[in-house]
Amino acid sequence: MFSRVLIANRGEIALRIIRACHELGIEAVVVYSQADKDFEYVRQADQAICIGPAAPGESYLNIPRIISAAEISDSDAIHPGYGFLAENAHFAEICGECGIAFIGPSPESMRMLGDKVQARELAKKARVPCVPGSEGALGSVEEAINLANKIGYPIILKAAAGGGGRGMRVAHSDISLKGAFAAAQAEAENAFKNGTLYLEKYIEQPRHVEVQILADRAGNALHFYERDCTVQRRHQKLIEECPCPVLDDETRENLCKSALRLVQEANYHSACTVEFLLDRNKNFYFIEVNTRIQVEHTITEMITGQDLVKRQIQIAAGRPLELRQKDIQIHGAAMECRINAEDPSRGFAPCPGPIATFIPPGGPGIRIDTHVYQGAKVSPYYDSMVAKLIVHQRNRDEAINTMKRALREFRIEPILTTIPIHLKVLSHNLFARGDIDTGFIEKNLS
Ligand code: MV4
Repeated sequence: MFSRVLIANRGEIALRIIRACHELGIEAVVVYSQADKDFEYVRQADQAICIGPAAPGESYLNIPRIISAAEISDSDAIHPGYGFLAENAHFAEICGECGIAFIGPSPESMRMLGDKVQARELAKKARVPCVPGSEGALGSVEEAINLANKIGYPIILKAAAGGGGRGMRVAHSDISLKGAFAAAQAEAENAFKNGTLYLEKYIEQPRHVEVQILADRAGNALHFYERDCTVQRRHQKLIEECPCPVLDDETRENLCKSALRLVQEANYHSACTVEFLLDRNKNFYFIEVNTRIQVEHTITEMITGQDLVKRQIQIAAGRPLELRQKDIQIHGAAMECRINAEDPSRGFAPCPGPIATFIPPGGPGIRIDTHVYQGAKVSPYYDSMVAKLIVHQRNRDEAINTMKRALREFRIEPILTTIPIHLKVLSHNLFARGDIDTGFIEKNLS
């Protein structure tokens, strides 16, 4: 096992990883930017190294500074958290070359799965249902038009290097496809330095469902069931829940086994999430793999009783998973609300500033993962998430009730947060009935 792990991240996930390290008897080293020097978790770490100013390029995204900090502190491993360098294969490679374990997959698997065209090919090879679409990358706009006419409109163009909705365009006709192709290509070239596109049939009104996986270096892969992340706004998840309220046991089994086949085909190790779209007829289609621990891993921890971050660290240290699939069972229902510092009256623009009052809810069924506290300052340089409010209850209705109660209890002042919008979603009939798709917020709460 490692004796010292460096955490190349900030905020709640840095604290989450410190906690996992301490429970495993591992020392935690954090790197931090000048903007983060006063956070409590910097003190919770066994060692903290300031690596630069607030701008991510000069701190949390700066590979030489992070590697130097790992060497100075004599860390055995680096945990990248989520965001920042978590899915940067080049960074994982450099860690390896410096003799530092990267707590994540191999650079090769990360590269392969990070390329959505390759991931799609792999999924097909593993007999995982994919959306009808192109074989590999599109060579030209003419090829796209031909294919679109074969599949039928609407179609969606996606960037091979994409993710989070960038470089994506929907087209309903040959004419709109021409314009969409040029726009998507330019956006992808600009954002990812890779204009490669592929095409899929556009699935209308889908739900977003994802399967949590852990796989060790000995080839054991386990699924931890699914999460439903349908409640999103502009590709930012707002509420996640598990289990998915509309899946029957048979579909759930097929979905989870499909995700397992994919990671086994990829020879993957570490934690990952396999994302699917679920249509109105309960057909599911693979869309992409996230090769990191995600923000919403917490709800899976609640319903399975498993500590995913601890297991991820153990896997990186070469320890085999001692669990069997039958040991992973769903207990009740869990839900997470992302509390972001945002101003709804200004199009949900980030709303940074000092927090004068911070009084989190408590009581049965509540978990709060946060790095903030009364007197802390929300920095304009980083993601606006200030807390994850997680509830675990016997069933979905009780989870919704507990969540509403907790949201009303939560006092964060004077900054504006997403608490009011969460209350609106949770009080909506369609949400209560589980009758929603990824357009729910835009259609019902704008
Ligand atoms: C799609 C789709 C419909 N059909 N693919 C958006 C981000 C990226 N991860 C995949 N995305 C989508 N892919 C096909 N073939 C609709 C979306 C999509 C979406 C997916 C999940 C959650 C929210 C979404 C919001 C808009 C579009």
